[in-house]
Amino acid sequence: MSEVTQQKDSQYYINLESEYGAHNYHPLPVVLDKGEGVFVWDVEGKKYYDFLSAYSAVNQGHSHPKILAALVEQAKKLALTSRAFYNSKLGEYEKMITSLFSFDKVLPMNSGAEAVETAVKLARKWSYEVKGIDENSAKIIVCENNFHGRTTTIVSFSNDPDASKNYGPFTPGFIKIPYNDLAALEETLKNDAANIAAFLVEPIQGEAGVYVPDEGYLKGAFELCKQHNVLFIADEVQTGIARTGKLIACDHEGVQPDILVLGKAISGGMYPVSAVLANDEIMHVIKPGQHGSTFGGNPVACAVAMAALKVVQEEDLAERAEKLGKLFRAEIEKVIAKTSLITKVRGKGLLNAILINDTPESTTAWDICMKLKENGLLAKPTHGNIIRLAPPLVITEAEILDCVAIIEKTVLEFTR
Ligand code: IF1
Repeated sequence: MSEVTQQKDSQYYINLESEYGAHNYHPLPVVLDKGEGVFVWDVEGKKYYDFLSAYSAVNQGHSHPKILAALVEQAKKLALTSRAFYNSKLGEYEKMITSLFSFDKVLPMNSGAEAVETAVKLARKWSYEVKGIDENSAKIIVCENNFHGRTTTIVSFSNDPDASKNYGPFTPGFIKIPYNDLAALEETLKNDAANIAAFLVEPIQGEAGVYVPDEGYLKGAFELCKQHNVLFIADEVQTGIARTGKLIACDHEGVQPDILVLGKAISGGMYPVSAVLANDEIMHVIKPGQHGSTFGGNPVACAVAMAALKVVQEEDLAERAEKLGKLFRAEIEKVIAKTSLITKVRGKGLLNAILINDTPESTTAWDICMKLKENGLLAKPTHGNIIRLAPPLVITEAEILDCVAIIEKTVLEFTR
């Protein structure tokens, strides 16, 4: 069949990716072509609820008209200047984001991993120049089962063999402790506080399967850090921007991190935008020429991020996530009462996961996701037997109930 007459169905696009793209992903076999709000459509025109939201990047919903308008308008006017010159959007964006999150300064980057790298560099530099640690001996405490991105330094402190195997030699200077374990943190700090620059933590571990720590963990960890003059770095790339029912997940415990790392939904998923926020005494250690990025802080990124953050406020997305998350978990509990296939629902706001009653090695969660897809809802398994459920925060109560009905129908069909 010639190129021109060949029908461009899902299989056509899947084959193209398989032939010409690196095989670094194993996607669900659905080829998306259009998105609007909580919905996406495949190339055959089938409509789905999006329960992944691009891993919580699309909190404001697909192609939000206000964010889209900001993108188009700014792209027509000026897209990129580099930081060799000033631009007429960056300052306004910096003012907005720092006041929204209550920090003196922001350092703009593009991807989440770059922002985490930036936080690591910032904490190390602070520890040498302010705390007074001997050069090259600073350590950063991280948690087991963390996910902070995929750069060489970040995978150096991953304990997922898929993420790190054969990517060495690795960056030294990281100490791994169990997550949700204040005693382990205290012990590590007591042993070596003089050489420890920072504690880097996800307020909820996303990749680990939406693992919510005990109440008081973040507050306790923050206080321990303060006692030992150690920076508390919150990686809120996934949990930030209203996803968990507060603007950032640390807000649930009234913790203002020393360094806040944001990404994904800062732009509503419209553009790669990430940010590192800190107060002056920390941020001032980085001087001109010592860190940066060609694209970081570009006018399109700034315009899009301002629009996306405004949508979060105007549409009360944090309150929505809080309220609808409670409803969602309560409704899923009712499904759990009817089937032995799901053993647990957990999460905060609209970042949730269900645990499937099978081993991580089984294909059950994947098979359920395939059935959910047939029934019009897209979700992805993580760690084999966990399914992450995270719709855009603009979802309505009626839609949540519709989705619970789809999930119930799917799992009940499955047990038969
Ligand atoms: C992929 C998970 C989510 C993150 C936190 C930094 C980053 C991420 C807390 C890096 C990115 C992603 C990346 C994505 C899968 C995904 C993910 F399953 F791996 F854990 F969201 F749940 N900090 N998370 O969650 O941000 O550089 O990607 O912009 O395909 O690797 P990035």
